[in-house]
Amino acid sequence: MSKTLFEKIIDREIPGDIVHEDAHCVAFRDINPGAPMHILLVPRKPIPRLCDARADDQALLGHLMLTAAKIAADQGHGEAFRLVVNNGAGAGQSVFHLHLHLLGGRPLKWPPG
Ligand code: D5M
Repeated sequence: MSKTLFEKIIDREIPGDIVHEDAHCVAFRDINPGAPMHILLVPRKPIPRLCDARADDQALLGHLMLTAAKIAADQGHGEAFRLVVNNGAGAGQSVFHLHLHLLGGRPLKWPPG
């Protein structure tokens, strides 16, 4: 299996503006930001889509959520941020390695469209 784009960033094979890493996940700035804070939080485990996660990924998924909130706070946006997961091409997913978009730093309208 070839590496996903995000595995290559995690493994430092291509550059990424990394803001957080731990044993389970890595976070780096989106190359095409949609907000002043636009960070991608990626599990080291290359689960393609959220719908491919299994019951034994439950702790990992919880870790991603808690880590996203911590990163938002570290970035000065702990009180107003948005998490987005695009699941599947029909929902706009373009990189098939599960990732949370963490957005903040401007007013965020709803629905996102
Ligand atoms: O989101 C995939 C996101 O990945 C999209 O917002 C652009 C971003 N992207 C693509 N290439 C890079 C690199 N090299 N660095 C940082 N960010 C990148 P999706 O939900 O799959 O559409």
